[in-house]
Amino acid sequence: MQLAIPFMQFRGGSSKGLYFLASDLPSEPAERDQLILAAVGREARQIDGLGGAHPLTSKVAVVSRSSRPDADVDFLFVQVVVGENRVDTTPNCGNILAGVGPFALEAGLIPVQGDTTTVRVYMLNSANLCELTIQTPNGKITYEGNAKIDGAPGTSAPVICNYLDVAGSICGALLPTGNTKDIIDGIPVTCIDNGMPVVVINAQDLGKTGYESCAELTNDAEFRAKLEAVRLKVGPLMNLGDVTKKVVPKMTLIAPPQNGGHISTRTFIPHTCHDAIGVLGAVSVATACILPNSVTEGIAVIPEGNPKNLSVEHPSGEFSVELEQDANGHVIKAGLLRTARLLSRGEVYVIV
Ligand code: NQM
Repeated sequence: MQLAIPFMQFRGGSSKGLYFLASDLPSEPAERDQLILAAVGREARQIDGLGGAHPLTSKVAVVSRSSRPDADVDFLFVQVVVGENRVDTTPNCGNILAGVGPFALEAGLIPVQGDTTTVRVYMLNSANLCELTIQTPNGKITYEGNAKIDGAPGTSAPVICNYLDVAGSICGALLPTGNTKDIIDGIPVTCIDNGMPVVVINAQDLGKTGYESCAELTNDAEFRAKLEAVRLKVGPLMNLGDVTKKVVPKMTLIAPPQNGGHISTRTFIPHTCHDAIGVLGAVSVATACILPNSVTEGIAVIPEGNPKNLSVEHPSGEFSVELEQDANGHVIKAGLLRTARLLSRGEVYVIV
């Protein structure tokens, strides 16, 4: 039987996904996930669903009004694992999050506040808050503007994202292994979670420059096997358990900056090389850069002052993260710029 489910589709940052009201989906998680899989596509080409057959275009947001006093809406991020007929709700996604503010307005979950509207989002995956400020001139949301982000074409209205205290979001601690540096298979790594669990590795320690193209890295089976062996070993050390089937931790190779930024990166999410870098992935890598004794020492160029603006170079440009530290050096706020755009709305038909 064909079942029609209301949805909207947004480009959120450099990702794209389907956005649902939680009330339009089953409340039981296993049933909800089956419906999401049917809507996005169960097999690798996603020919029978709306997904784009790539991790960055196989994403879903489930949004509802929040009952929390400090939030307007609750957001659950669901990653459809391409070709595996399953989802992973372990990580958060800062790109899809950028579309949650516009979605909340379009869906009438919150009213417009003035020329800008701030939406306080409670992120269910990581139990953290983020404030999104969106452009609502003359009482109406606009997607037009001059903000430009690498990984998305053209310019759009800015979505300002202020993450409040995301340290240990999924692993329970900023440095879940208890160390700023660990040695795995003879390779020094920094395991960090400032919004996204990431393993930071000096590219040279894996025989790479860190400036290779994504295709070159993805096609190097021997290198990928080495990287996956490290990932599987650090999973339990990062309090993530067996990560064989999880999309975290992400793996980031680092090298000295090449284009005036503060660090250069190549990130695996975790098996495909990201054309850019994830939002919270970039926040975690930038945070590693300002930690004494991490593997970034001698590679990252650290700017003075507080807050610090760090430019994380990636294969298609750079990602700027503003980190604010308290008197003890702990990061208490991470600010960044995204854009988002409504692409379509209507009903997606699924077979149940
Ligand atoms: O790190 C890719 C993306 C992401 C996630 C990934 C993200 C984040 O580019 O917050 O945005 O790491 O799988 O959308």
